[in-house]
This record gives sequence, C-alpha cells and structure tokens, in this order.
Amino acid sequence: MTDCLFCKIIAGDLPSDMVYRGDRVVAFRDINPVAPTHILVVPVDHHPDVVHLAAKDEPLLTELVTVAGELAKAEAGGQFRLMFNTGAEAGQTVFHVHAHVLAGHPMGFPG
Ligand code: DGP
Repeated sequence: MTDCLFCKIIAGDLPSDMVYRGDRVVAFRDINPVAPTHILVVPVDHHPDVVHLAAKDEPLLTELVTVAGELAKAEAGGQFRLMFNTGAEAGQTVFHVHAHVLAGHPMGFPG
C-alpha cells in the first residue's frame, strides 16, 4: 500500500531500527517506546488489523506471535506483554497490523 507508513518502513523507504527481518514478518523498535523493550512485530503483507489477519492468513498470525516470543526471550527472558490495538477507539493509529512487544520492567494491568 503506497500510503501506509509501515509498508514504507518494510520497503526500506523510511528508516527504522530493524531487529528482525524474515520473508513474511519483520520487527523494528517503536519510535516512542513505553517500556525498556518495545518492539513492533509486523507482517510484510498489508492487513489493517489483527482480526483481518486472523481471517485471511492464520499461519502468518502464528508466525507473528512466534517471532514476538523469540524476540522477547532474546531481549527480556521471555516475559512480555503482547498487544494488538484494534480500532481507533482502542488506540490504533497505524492501520497495518502490528503486535507491540513490551518487556523489561514490571507491569500492572491496566498500565
Ligand atoms: P498503534 O497506536 O497500536 O497503532 O501503534 C503505532 C505505533 O507505531 C506507536 O506506538 C508509535 C509507532 N510509530 C509511529 N510512527 C512510527 C515510525 O515512523 N517509526 C517507528 N519505528 N514507529 C512508529
């Protein structure tokens, strides 16, 4: 998608701190981290949100979660929060599905 921020990052047209690049999934650090580890795990294919991804390509969703777990294990021992904001009211601002991997400090819920 030409007007999608994350498609541009994946294509290399915009800079990012990329920490993982696979054929179907990439991961880069969030520009505004809210935890010591804050990584966005993103499918290369454009899907607007996680519900769409689950309906259209379940194996890709599984791969996304697997990569998230591997990165969280490498960076923070494997304890992490995995978050998919879904819809503007829930705080989604980029409509290319991405999993937030948050780790590296104690967390309550909510907050
Ligand atoms: P969400 O609100 O769930 O749609 O999360 C979007 C996240 O994307 C937000 O935490 C900030 C991050 N973000 C926005 N623009 C950029 C960017 O240009 N580069 C990177 N690395 N992250 C970005």
